[in-house]
Amino acid sequence: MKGLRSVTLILGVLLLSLLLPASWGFCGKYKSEYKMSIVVGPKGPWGEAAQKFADLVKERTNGRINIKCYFAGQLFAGKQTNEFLLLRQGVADFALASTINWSPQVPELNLFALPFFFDNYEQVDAVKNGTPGKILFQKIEEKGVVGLAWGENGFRELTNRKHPVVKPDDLKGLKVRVVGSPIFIDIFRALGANPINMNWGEAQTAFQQGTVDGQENPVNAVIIPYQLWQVHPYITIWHYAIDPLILGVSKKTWNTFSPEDKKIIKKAAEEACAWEVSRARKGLTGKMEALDILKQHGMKVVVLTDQQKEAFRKETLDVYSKWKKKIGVELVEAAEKLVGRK
Ligand code: X2X
Repeated sequence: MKGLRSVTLILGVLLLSLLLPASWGFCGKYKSEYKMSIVVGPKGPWGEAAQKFADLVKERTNGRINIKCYFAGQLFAGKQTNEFLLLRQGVADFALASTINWSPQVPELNLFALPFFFDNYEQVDAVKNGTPGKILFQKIEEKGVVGLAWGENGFRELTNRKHPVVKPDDLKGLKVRVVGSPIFIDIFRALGANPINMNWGEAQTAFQQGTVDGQENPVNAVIIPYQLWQVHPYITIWHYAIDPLILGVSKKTWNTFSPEDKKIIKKAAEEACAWEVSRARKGLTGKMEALDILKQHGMKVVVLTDQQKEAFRKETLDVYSKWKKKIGVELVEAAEKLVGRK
């Protein structure tokens, strides 16, 4: 009798394990730590949102899923354009990442870096939430990363240590640090500047030592938390490119989670990112109060008029056409329609 009962028990367990979808693959097999990559430090909307996401997931899974944030590019030892590869390989499990850093592997993401394409957040939202945004998430998923939600670094504005930049001529010969993604080299060359690829980690030393003259990054997520006024007294608000963030997870990791865990993770990502986007945009519309913070720290702020922006846009038209082809004409045209260009 006792033997029969244990045989039944064993058979029962076997049957149950067969019935459980293989993709769950968990049965308590969680990693003791899931690694999350972030290029910037913990301060500011970007870093804080990553931590918020990790905290929400831990709390809502009762500690089953423990995500550790690796800030300041610790996981990829400096080379930020390798971040996507780490996720793909499952070396990093999660990332709250700039589309710029993933664009060498997913060229379609250069859509957001098309020069002077987006003027305002409504246009950005229309593209992110519309068909182009969905196509981009499909593209990254085909390459091994599941997009959970869109966040935002912000419109990238120019700071420099030399003089106010109001017209393209003011950029002539200025050494500008850009990310190692080729569209930025093209844009700054077309504008007459001298662009230099550099990872964010090294860039800060270069600003301090004055080996480069300028850089471009968003106000709330980077310029304020990094106090760039200490090195660059001039800023030009020109909205020349938008930089959305994607909260993504390696497909390898994603496939190990149960449907219940997936739901919790996705919801936490959406909440953390919605909070992040509103922080990244705070004080950057209407009266632009965020710029007062820069002025209080002695920065000379130039906000380009539409007409002044046109002069820069004109210089970059060839770059736009070249990259439209590289990104995919159909995708760009779908975005152009939503943005109201052409
Ligand atoms: O390196 C940059 O400029 C940053 C922090 O904005 C990105 O990761 C794209």
